[in-house]
Amino acid sequence: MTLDDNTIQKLAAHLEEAETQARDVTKITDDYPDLDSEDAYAIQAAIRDIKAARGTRVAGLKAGLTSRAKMKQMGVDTPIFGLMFDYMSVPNGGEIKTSELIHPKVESEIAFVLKKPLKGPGCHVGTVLAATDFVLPAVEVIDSRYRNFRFDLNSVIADNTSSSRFVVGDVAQNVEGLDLRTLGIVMEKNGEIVAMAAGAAVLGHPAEALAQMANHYGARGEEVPAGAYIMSGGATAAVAVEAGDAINVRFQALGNIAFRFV
Ligand code: OOG
Ligand code: MG
Repeated sequence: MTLDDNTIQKLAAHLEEAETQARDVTKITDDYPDLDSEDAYAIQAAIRDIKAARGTRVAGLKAGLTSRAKMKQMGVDTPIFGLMFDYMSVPNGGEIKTSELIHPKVESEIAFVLKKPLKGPGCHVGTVLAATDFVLPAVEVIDSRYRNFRFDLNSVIADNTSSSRFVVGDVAQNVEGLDLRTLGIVMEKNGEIVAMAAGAAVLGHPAEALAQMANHYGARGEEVPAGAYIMSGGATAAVAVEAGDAINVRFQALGNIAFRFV
């Protein structure tokens, strides 16, 4: 840690306000170049507490920057972990108001719900699959609060990993009999294919993202709880969207997710 609690609270309020007012800001490491990842996760937790005081609840957990496509696109090569809040959930078939967002992008993900908690360290793909209740298709809408969507690792962690909206599909499947590495994903914008991936794009196996998440929380004495909704990270690069765009994502064995931006 390099920041005192006052500064952590101040930066959390600054980033939370940028999110709720849909206003971009300069990245916080411009002013605090020594800010480390512990500071960044402390700012993210302080954002959670600001929202909790208003009655907003955590609706899920996410891993990000878990595919080479995403790492390359954002120029950051370490997975990160963030939070999804209740108001970020959009129903499949629904609409997203771009007036509430800064510069949204969409990315396709495989989501997990656990039947047993995951306690790191030492979690691996096998531990995660044994603890998985079912998997679901998901599309995340990310919206960095930083100008031009440009950031470094610690800035984006502090900004709650660009979390903004998410859409969950209707088809839940057991992992037995499903090879998540070869599971195909085809993402269309306005009827044209804009990205494709297989599950293995995420760290070789999407369950690896949850293993790393559990080890991350485990190092802090926390566990990933049973029942939590968890996103494993964009399998493809993220695609910019604007009002009028229609998104349709086809997931092998997991159905479709469709929604539009207005
Ligand atoms: C950071 C969030 C990354 C993912 O799935 O890779 C993320 C960003 O790219 O803005 O959610
Ligand atoms: Mg994501």
